[in-house]
Amino acid sequence: RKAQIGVTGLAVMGRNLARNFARNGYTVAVHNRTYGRTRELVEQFGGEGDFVPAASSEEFVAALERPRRVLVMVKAGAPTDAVIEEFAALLEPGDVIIDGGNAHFEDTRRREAALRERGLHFVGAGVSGGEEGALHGPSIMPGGPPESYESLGPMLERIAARAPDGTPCTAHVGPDGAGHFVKMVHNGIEYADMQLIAEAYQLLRDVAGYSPAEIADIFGRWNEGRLESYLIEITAEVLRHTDAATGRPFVDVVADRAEQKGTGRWTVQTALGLGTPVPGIAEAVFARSLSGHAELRAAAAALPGPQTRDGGGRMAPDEAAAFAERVERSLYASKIISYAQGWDMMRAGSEEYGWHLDLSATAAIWRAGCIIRAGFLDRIRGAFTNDPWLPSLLADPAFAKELGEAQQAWRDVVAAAAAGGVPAPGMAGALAYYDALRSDRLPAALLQGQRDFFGAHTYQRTDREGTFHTLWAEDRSEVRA
Ligand code: NBP
Repeated sequence: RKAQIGVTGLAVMGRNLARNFARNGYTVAVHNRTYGRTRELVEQFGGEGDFVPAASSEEFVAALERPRRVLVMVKAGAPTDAVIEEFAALLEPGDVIIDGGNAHFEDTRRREAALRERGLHFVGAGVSGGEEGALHGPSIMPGGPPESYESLGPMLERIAARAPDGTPCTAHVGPDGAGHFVKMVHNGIEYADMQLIAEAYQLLRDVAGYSPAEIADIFGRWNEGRLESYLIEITAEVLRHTDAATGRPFVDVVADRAEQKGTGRWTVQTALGLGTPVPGIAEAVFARSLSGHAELRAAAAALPGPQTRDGGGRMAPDEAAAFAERVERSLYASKIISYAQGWDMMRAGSEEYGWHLDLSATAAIWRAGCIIRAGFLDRIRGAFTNDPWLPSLLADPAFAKELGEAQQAWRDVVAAAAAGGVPAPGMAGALAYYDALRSDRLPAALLQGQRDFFGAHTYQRTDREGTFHTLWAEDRSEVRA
């Protein structure tokens, strides 16, 4: 028997993806640099399906039907290059190498170009959903040559998560690095979502005076409404959890230093290069970074807070409930803003790299399997299905209406955060983005004046065509530049 797919790299992700393929009826060749992991997989899970363990890369390649499909699930970076090189030397034209790791999309572009030269198909596939998703159905974002999707696509569709309407959460995203780019933006949006949820928690706790368990109940209720999502659901779980050792709320015994693996940072770096404003994602990355700067926090610890703050007292129940309602609106509106920024970035990337991304399909494949999965994604899918040229999610009539309805509560919450000394950079930044975009006039006009003053950088006028410069150091008359 020949295997329809091979998985090399059998740490948690590779092992679970291999099991997922096998459980779906495929014969799966399995290989790992250290043979122990291969043996372990077959010993522990061999009963789940048809595995062909391979001790060497040659044996692995020989076990595969043609065109061969090799899924690489090793550590991103140099190990991925080494493994691709090892297999490229053994494969033949028409064979497909899939990198399902967390590669930077620029690396994927480079690898795809190099392998194309050698007649091999290279598919950079973003895989989201973590360990559990890999086993039970991830959201898969494959890029690369469209031909490769013909034979690979149906297999990915079998193992992927399914949206509530039954469609698989995978689709050919676009050429070369498009899949990993879209996965990167997914992670950026995930950072922003998590930051906003964290701010909502802190506001409910420090302004309204709710306990973690009460906030868990509030998130539980929110999860039954328009905020319904995996991240809201697990937030309630984490807040409800009690530390066994101390009996205290788990959230109170965890060190408040957020870590990151770097995909959020990549998103922001890439957005800077593309010139696309994604402040919601940037605030989230910086908030994590700030939390880890013990020396900066210690240096500022004695600075005074607002005089009005009554030291963590509780609001009266009615007042607290009304405040929680406003926090829900603020969270929801801010969420629309950060998703809008993510989609702006995908449009910009698509234009920059000529990918022709389908912005509606991206929303569709995130409806299940991935970390930001939510009913909300179906609404975004709908918005871009109604109008593929939608210039911004904010311009979609349904989202615009909701923002309009939420905006007063959103302002109240951001004001309460400022008055209470609770940092809410995500919500405040999202509101500033909303107000900036809807502004008739921005102070960018003044910036242009400053730039022209110190650097003769010139400016345009509102009333006449052309480029102008004011002779600031002379008689301040205006000249055409
Ligand atoms: P790791 O990222 O921990 O990588 C471990 C695997 O890489 C092992 O199979 C190891 O082999 C192999 N490997 C290394 Br390290 N260097 C190698 C080399 N030079 N040659 C051959 N093999 C090498 O595994 P993971 O956590 O399962 O993640 C796999 C990929 O998936 C990564 O790119 C990761 O970023 C990504 N990931 C995604 C998610 C998600 O939610 N999408 C979650 C976690 C990880 P050995 O056994 O011989 O040491």
